[in-house]
Amino acid sequence: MVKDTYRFQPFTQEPIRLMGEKGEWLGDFPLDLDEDSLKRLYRDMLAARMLDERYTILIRTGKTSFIAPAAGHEAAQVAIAHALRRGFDWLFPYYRDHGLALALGLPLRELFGQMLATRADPNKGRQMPEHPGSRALNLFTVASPIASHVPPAAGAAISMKLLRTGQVAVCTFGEGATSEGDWYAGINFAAVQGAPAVFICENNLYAISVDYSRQTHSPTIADKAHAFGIPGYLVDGMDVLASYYVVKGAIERARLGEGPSLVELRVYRYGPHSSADDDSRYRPKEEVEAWKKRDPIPRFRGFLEAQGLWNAEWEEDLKEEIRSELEQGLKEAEEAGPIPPEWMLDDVLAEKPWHLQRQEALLKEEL
Ligand SMILES: Cc1ncc(C[n+]2csc(CCOP(=O)(O)OP(=O)(O)O)c2C)c(N)n1
Repeated sequence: MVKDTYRFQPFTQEPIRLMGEKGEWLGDFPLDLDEDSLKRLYRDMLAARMLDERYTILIRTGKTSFIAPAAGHEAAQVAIAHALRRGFDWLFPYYRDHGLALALGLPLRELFGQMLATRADPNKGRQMPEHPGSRALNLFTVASPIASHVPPAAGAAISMKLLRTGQVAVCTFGEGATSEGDWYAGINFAAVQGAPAVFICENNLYAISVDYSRQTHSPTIADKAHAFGIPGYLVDGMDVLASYYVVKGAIERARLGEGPSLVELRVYRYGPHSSADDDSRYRPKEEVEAWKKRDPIPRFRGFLEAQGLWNAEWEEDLKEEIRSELEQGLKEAEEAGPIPPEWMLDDVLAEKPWHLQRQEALLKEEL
């Protein structure tokens, strides 16, 4: 059988697709995903969408202070989580990746704990919302400065190579990140060192209000891989199977010692950039509506239905199950209680120096 690694051509003019708009299979190879894996992909996409909707309610009810909507990114994010070895490989995500974190296995209690800054957040509420991380899952804590996680991902990949751990570092970002110096430095370093890394752009065509044509003159983000001498794959990121197989191939290629790849997953964000943005000021409603017609969830539903793996009753049960998991996770996160202010002085340095001890005493007096 042809290995995933060599199945796809890099630098195609058109995005790689494996499903038509109604979910019809377009691949020229036999699908090697079993029924459970296919159904799991669908469930994770549905859960990502429902989590996103729940986040909107959190912001509207004032329970959190910031969200970065990810509806439209589900196929790309869920595909990545399924393509890597969960808890073994490392993931360096960006702030829009809550669907990816969930599909990777981050407990809802922790995700909501992070969004609400309660004791359920393993990072003790020290990051703004949408910045989770997990030691247990090798999930590098999201960093706000765009592309600042790319050099650390390259560094981790280089250490994996030197230590022969067999792991791969997977790093995600938006197309806005590709205009940052850190992005070039990181990928270049990984490429020179032949490190096991996969760099994935969730290209949703806008960096807040800056559209693609003002971001770069490259026809595709994948084309930028030429500069590093690595393969660049352009993929329909609203096609979960294409996203899965291409990312998996790039991960296997990295694991075999053949160095990094750049994967561009073309997606669209249906919502505003964040809860602090009004997208109606820079893009027409018709454009958003046109992209929604290509929604990754009904498209994959069409695929499953054609395989006899979907029916309305199963979907209803799934939704009910996910809804109750979301409510349970949120309840546990809230019940954990708020982070005590004095925690902010813990873990800053291995030992608390005199000035932090003094500040701690002052804070206690104040409280
Ligand atoms: C170094 C840096 N500059 C600017 C910002 C402000 N900022 C936050 S998100 C964002 C847009 C990034 O867009 P993109 O990388 O395309 O990802 P998307 O949000 O579209 O998913 C900007 C400019 C930042 N966080 N860091």
